[in-house]
Amino acid sequence: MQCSGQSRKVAWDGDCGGSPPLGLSLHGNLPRQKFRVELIKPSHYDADGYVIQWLRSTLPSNSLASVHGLMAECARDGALGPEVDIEIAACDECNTIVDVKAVAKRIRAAGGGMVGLIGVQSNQYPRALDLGRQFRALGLPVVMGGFHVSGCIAMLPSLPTDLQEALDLGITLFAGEAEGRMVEVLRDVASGNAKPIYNYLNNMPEMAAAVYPILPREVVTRVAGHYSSFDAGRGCPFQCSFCTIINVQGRKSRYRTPDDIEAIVRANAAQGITRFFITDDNFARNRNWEPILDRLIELRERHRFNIRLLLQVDTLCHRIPHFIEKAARAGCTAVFIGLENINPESLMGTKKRQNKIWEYRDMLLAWRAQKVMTYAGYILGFPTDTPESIARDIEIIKKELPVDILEFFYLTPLPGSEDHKNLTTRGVAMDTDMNKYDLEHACTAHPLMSKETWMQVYADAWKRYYTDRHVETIMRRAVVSGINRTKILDSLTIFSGSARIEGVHPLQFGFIRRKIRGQRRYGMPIVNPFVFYPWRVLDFLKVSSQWLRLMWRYRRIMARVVADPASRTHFDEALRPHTHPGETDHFVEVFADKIPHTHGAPVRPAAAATVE
Ligand code: B12
Ligand code: SF4
Repeated sequence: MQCSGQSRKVAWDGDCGGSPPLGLSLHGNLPRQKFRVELIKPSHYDADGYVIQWLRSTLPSNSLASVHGLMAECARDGALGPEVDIEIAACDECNTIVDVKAVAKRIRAAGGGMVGLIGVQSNQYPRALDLGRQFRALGLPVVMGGFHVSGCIAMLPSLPTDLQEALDLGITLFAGEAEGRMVEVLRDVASGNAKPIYNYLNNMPEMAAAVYPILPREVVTRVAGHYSSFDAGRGCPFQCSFCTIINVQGRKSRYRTPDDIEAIVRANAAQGITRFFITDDNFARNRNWEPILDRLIELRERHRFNIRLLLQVDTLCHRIPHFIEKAARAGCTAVFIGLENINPESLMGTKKRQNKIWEYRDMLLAWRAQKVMTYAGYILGFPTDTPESIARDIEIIKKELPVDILEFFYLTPLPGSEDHKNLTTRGVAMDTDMNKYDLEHACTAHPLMSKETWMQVYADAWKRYYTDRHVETIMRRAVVSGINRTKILDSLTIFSGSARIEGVHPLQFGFIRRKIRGQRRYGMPIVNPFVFYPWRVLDFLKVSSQWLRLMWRYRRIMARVVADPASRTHFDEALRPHTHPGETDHFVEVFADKIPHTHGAPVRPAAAATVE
């Protein structure tokens, strides 16, 4: 372990640097004591400064499951001594309202404890800091971990001011991965000797036999569809310059064993949970993917576990023999794919060399053949992008690529990425408000587009892809391919409406938005109740009516598609497989002069774009 800085006593009930929080003695025979750990995964703020939270969220937090699993191990093993019972509570602020005073009361009632701010991403950092500030004001020990802390410490030459602010508040920062390290942190906090920073970035734990992520049923069921999560591995071999993962979790594939995966599935199934988001950034590059999928297939086919999986993969996964077939047999019904762009120049510019645009269609058709729905991420704002080129590219995708759901992001210099490091070193201006680093805001200048134009391009992209006409085409493609109709209908509704109606990216979407008057961003005024509640009612009615109209419209389109016999034989350019070697899509010809001459790449002069 490396620790920067000196050991610091954690304040307790205003007693800075005094006796340990519990008066815990980790040695000796004492009466039974309790130590309460409150784990909170912070959300972030909307443009009005209200916390983005829902009655039910749509995606589970694996960071929360991981840290909960590690704390549960500490509790089982009596990490604070045989006389101390460790109580753990976990919540995801995306689906749960955090009552700071109630949390403090529970910790006090237990006789002591700590607050953990879990898996804090850059966009969640301001919210996490606000929560930390409130807990510290109440005298509670607070420890914060996640990608913002890890990414900044991994890549920047000195501690940024926002992390220093946390330290000044007395918040302990944790960088790196906590497997095998939680006992030390917990003991230090409980004895009042927490260090300002724990830095394990240079020492990544092995994943084989690592404690596995798990959450109690009551936390999982706050996610719509009752999805839980686990990471079957960490690390990715590629080098995309906008990515933070490789700089925090490394480029070497570290993976869990099939036995551990089975244990995770069984532990969840025992509480009635069999749907999982496998959060590996790129499951196709998990070197143990095959034994893991084989075990999941066995659990499904022989032991009748009703497993459903959501995976994240790269655009070359179809080249791995049997990967897609086995993923489908293991229960995969949907995949997230980092398509990112169709212009090879943009892909090369960010070192995303592994994306071969001439293989996109084959890859998407391979998933379609297994009835697996595809979600593709598409980044807007590469250096050569213009409003016209982006509009052209989206039309090309609609016509030529059989992807179901397309989701848009701003190219963002995320703290922890090479892009962020380079801009920082060169002194290029970047937005200082971390709340905006959610891939839904322009955080730095673009060489060809003004900020306003870029924002317009982002808003237009959703409208351009999710036209009723194209939504109908996607439904027809789904019907002819045998993809689950309810799933496609729900996904189309959410991805089409989330940014336009709720003003949030679909990855942050949930059902029934909550806005708590008193939970406003630090420094923003709390609105008078006579102004807030009428505004909120009108806001709620407006949003609900927009959703109802969209749902009604899409349901009618789906009913029409299903009733139409022509849907059973639907065929269009995107569904046409390549039949002879060297055959490429029209769009590949458009970008031919930009394709680097690597092995297997088509070599032709560029053709003119003829898409509408
Ligand atoms: C699953 C996932 C999601 C899920 C769930 C979120 C979650 N955190 O579980 C969903 C789909 C909701 C999501 C959404 C987004 N995500 Co996301 N997501 C991930 C992903 C792929 C895995 C997260 C994970 O489980 N990691 C494994 C855990 C174990 O690692 P960890 O979080 O770092 O936690 C460990 C340590 O940090 C430490 N630790 C963490 N907290 C604490 C607390 C204490 C007290 C202690 C002691 C230790 C500790 O211990 C943990 C165990 O080792 C990561 C990439 C990655 N490889 O991590 C991206 C990642 C975290 N997401 C990212 C982003 C940008 C987003 C989005 C903003 C946009 C997008 N395109 O994805 C949205 C918005 C989310 C929101 N609501 O605001 C970025 C964040 C980068 C940054 N600098 O902020 C990442 C790194 C990917 C990337 N593009 O670079 N995401
Ligand atoms: S493929 Fe994904 S996880 Fe791997 S380096 Fe690129 S963006 Fe990061």
